[in-house]
Amino acid sequence: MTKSVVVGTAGHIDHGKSSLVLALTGTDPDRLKEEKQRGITIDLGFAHARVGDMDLAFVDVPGHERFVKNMLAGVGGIDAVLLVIAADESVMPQTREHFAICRLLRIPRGVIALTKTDLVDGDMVEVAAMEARGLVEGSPLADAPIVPVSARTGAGLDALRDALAAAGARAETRTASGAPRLPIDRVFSMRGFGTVVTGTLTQGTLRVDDELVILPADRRVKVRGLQVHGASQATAEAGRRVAVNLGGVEVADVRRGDTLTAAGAFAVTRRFDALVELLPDSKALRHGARVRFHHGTAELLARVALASTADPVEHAEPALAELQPGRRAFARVRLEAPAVLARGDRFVIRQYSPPITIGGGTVLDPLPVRSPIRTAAAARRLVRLASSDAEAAMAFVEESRAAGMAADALARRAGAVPSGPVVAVGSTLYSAVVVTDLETRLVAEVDAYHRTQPMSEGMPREEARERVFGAAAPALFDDVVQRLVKAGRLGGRDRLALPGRGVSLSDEEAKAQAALERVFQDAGLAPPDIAAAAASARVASAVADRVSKLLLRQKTLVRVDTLLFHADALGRLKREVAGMKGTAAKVDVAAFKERYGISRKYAIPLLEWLDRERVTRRVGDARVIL
Ligand SMILES: Nc1nc2c(ncn2[C@@H]2O[C@H](COP(=O)(O)OP(=O)(O)O)[C@@H](O)[C@H]2O)c(=O)[nH]1
Ligand SMILES: [Mg+2]
Repeated sequence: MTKSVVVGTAGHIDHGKSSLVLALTGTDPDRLKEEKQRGITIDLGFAHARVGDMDLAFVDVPGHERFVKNMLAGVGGIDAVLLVIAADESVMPQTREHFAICRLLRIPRGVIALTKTDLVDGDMVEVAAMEARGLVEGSPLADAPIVPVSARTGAGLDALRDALAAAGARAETRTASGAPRLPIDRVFSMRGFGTVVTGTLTQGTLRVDDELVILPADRRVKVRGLQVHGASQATAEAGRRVAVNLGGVEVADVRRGDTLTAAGAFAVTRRFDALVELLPDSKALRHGARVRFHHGTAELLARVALASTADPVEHAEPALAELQPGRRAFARVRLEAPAVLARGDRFVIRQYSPPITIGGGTVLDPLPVRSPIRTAAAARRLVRLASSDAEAAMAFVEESRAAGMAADALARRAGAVPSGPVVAVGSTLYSAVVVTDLETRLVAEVDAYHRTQPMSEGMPREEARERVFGAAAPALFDDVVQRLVKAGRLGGRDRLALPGRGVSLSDEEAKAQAALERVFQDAGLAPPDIAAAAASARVASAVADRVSKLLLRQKTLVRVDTLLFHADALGRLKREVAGMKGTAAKVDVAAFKERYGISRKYAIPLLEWLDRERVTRRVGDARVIL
């Protein structure tokens, strides 16, 4: 199969980038009328050529300092850079800035072309070559071939093609599996087709008829057609320049910087944690500074809240006031509009005004929860996030505590399997440490319940869940209970009990309990004593004694002086008397007896109980309702 490699140009204005792309491909990448008239590149240009069995797609970028933002939109998905330096001018400001951007974006390889060699003598070419070597020293391009060429005479073009093919051959094949990711660099309308977007497919595969989304707006679209280098195709794989004809969306609804992808595959976020690095020749970056954030084909405004240093130092401050040139720090970046981010993405930051490239970084957490970042604990967390994907995934699962983390959300946030032990309940992951802690707390809670309620069979299941698990998913609680039951550490269904603890009623006792309760319920405010209740419930008095104690523990029966009442009867009485406040300001014993049809034996203790419960207050012989 043909290998496809995307090459981006880089270099100062007028150094011959566009001329070189034209000479290599036969296509003039300056496609705009204004570009042709003024003879300068304003926006990205595209062309392609076959070299051997390799397909080289060129993204030609503008060199003018005013259009670096367009350069940034083009350089995102490239496999190799063609760094163009005119032999007559040598290294110039945008040579440095473009190359710095390539380094910040971790573009791993490239070729250096010394152009316009037809204008200078051999010594000048040597000087330019030396300066070029100095520029790339210590970078991935340190050993890149330096090829003298002339677009005018054609000298050196074959050697340049070979050098590009060799760089392309070493380029890693991008992963064609997983969700497609196309940062959009152009949107236009084609007569008879409708909306077309283009870009470098950095990951996954696009297929005709795919149902996708445009982020961050989350518009549903359908792939109607695909083209690679002007030829229609049914599928297009990562690492290709593609044009996608989209159904379901107007040109006005899509812009450069948007991402075409599958629903749910990427985080849409306004806040992320990052490892930020400043270029050695930039100014210091203030905590909270406003910057231009470039990522993929998007440019957004952002503020950088500095956390701790990411350089090895002896006494790390958890809260940096300023990041010094050439240094690295952890930071939380707050975006003024949403971005489509994944952990590991590289980005570039430029000064707000004047816009100069000052640094860049790596996304560590695209979806951090709101939390302080300028603390020692935050510093430890950020070091951990920077250490590895698996470690970061584990940190995210641990941070989710008892709420857990959905497996698909974790994939979006970390893109890796957690490094430590996790427990899966359905598709939600919990840290094993958190689950063990919940088990211990649940057992302790049930133990405490047994101690305060020795006559109870155990802690009501719901109460245990609310106390220990709070808002956590009931499925986690059920899972933990099941685990403890299986391990023989817990028993029970509606009530949870520790093995060997809690009262368990025999069949006879359970029946007696129900019968006795019914007697007291029916008796209302004139209950019998235990012996009479046992007789009418046909329960042996020894059993009635035991069971009534249990009913008292459970607060089903309530003792008032020497009498036992059913809790429901007392509750009703309380509500009724309180409700009489409007109609009768006072209650006296006679009226009370009459109203409830009870004797003095019951009326006096009940009225005194109402006083104690602050429903009534005794004034002389009567009571006022409070
Ligand atoms: N003599 C000579 N002129 C060149 C060569 N390459 C480009 N030029 C000229 O330099 C100017 C700038 O070239 P261009 O490709 O637009 O530069 P870019 O801004 O880097 O894209 C144009 O006038 C080109 O004709 C070359 O190899 N030799
Ligand atoms: Mg140009």
